[in-house]
Amino acid sequence: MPLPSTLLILLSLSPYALSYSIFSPSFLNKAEDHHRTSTHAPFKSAGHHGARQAAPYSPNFPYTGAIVDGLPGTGIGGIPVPAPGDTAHEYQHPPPGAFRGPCPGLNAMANHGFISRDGVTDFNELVAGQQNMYNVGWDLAVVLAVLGIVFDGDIITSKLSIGGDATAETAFLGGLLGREGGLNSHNKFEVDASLSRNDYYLANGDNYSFNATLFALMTETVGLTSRFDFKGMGVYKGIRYQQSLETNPEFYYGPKQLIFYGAASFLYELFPSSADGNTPNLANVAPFFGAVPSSTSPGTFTFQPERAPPGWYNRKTPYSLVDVVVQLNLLYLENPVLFGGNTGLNNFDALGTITSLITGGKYTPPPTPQELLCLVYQLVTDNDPDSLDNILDLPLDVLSFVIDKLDPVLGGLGCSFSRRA
Ligand code: HEM
Ligand SMILES: *[C@@H]1O[C@H](CO)[C@@H](O)[C@H](O)[C@H]1NC(C)=O
Ligand SMILES: CC(=O)N[C@H]1CO[C@H](CO)[C@@H](O)[C@@H]1O
Repeated sequence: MPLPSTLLILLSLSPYALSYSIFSPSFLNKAEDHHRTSTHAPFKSAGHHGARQAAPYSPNFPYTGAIVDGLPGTGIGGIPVPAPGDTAHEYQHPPPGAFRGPCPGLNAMANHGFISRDGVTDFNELVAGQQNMYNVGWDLAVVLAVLGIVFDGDIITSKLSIGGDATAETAFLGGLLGREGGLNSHNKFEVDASLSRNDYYLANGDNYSFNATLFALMTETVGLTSRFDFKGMGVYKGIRYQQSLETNPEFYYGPKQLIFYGAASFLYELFPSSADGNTPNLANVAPFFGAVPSSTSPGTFTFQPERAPPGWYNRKTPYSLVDVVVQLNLLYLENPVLFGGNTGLNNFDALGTITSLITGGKYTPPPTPQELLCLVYQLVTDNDPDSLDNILDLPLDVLSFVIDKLDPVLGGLGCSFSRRA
């Protein structure tokens, strides 16, 4: 049976599905995470004067040839970014009132005009921009865009703020149906134990700005090899988990964290330059995070808006969905930790049985990348509020958006989901 119908049958059997009508606005009305208080972004001010769209596609500077239509480009990279003479994709400071948020990759895309410079983007821009700037594989680009839009954006306009709440611009009815938090919303698609961002609880709710102390710790951790490579990132992920576990009484580490093991691989798969042999060194990684090494105090950093390093070339081959699930698996296995959450300090509750792959808070990596892809699909589409995360609750209209976008990418896998009864 093809996946979508399997899912729809599962859903129609679920008691949660019954409470939603196809046009239910409940997704948009869903209360935000209980301790979310503020949505303002570092660069937010009144009014928007920035470019409202990505720089238009130009045949003179095709990059990987992705035009803004949600479809694959050529996948052929090894291209200088920005291309010589392509003023439209040169770095510019974020315009006044622009949104920037927790994702260095997207902040840099906005600063180079691969998505709207004002930080309010949409599905087609995200899919084209990721391919053209970084040579992200089309399949991975689609999955990431869907995740962002479903959790923090608008499924009707397909718009997303990459930072704070921009509901007036992202929503179909200008926000009448509820707030769309943008990527800064905590525990939707923004999580604790990030590489360079504070835990929400530990910083008065700022879990999206660059933290130079954490970046310095990451640099120090990978210091032996001076490389943000697989080994170094595996160790650093473990350090951040332990820090949050010990200091954050509201630490939550749900199964969606698996996806962010994938983001850690972006440091050695997407940020290096193919002009210098794909070395994930500080010179390549730091500018994407906005980290500027201090000249007076070695090992410390200040912040400037995110950008590609000078003379940077994107990767030659696409970084595909299968590539990233292989890496996230390996990174997790470097330092296997329990999924669950703190209810107060020194009081960690492991999650119960979630799927055959996550039982008693432990994740058992599946034998094939295909099964892991199915888990990722399940993480995105599961509508049982308790089963995978404390916030997942997808009504049917959202699910149909997800299926519409993901079926071309994942529908052929024939995933069968085991669920808790
Ligand atoms: C539509 C596409 C994307 C979306 C919606 C997205 C969203 C996010 C979000 C919400 C976070 C914060 C997670 C957390 O709280 O730790 C994040 C982190 C991150 N993203 Fe993205 N992202 C996208 C594409 C990319 C791309 C293309 C790159 C690299 C080229 C990238 C690199 C990163 C990195 C390195 C982090 C970790 C930052 C840290 O933990 O300090 N992302 N992303
Ligand atoms: C950065 O992170 C460190 C370590 O968690 C923390 O002590 C510090 O307060 C954070 N700095 C800012 C500006 O949030
Ligand atoms: C929006 C918000 O809560 N900002 C806070 C972020 O965290 C810093 C301290 O790390 C506070 O000073 C801000 O007020």
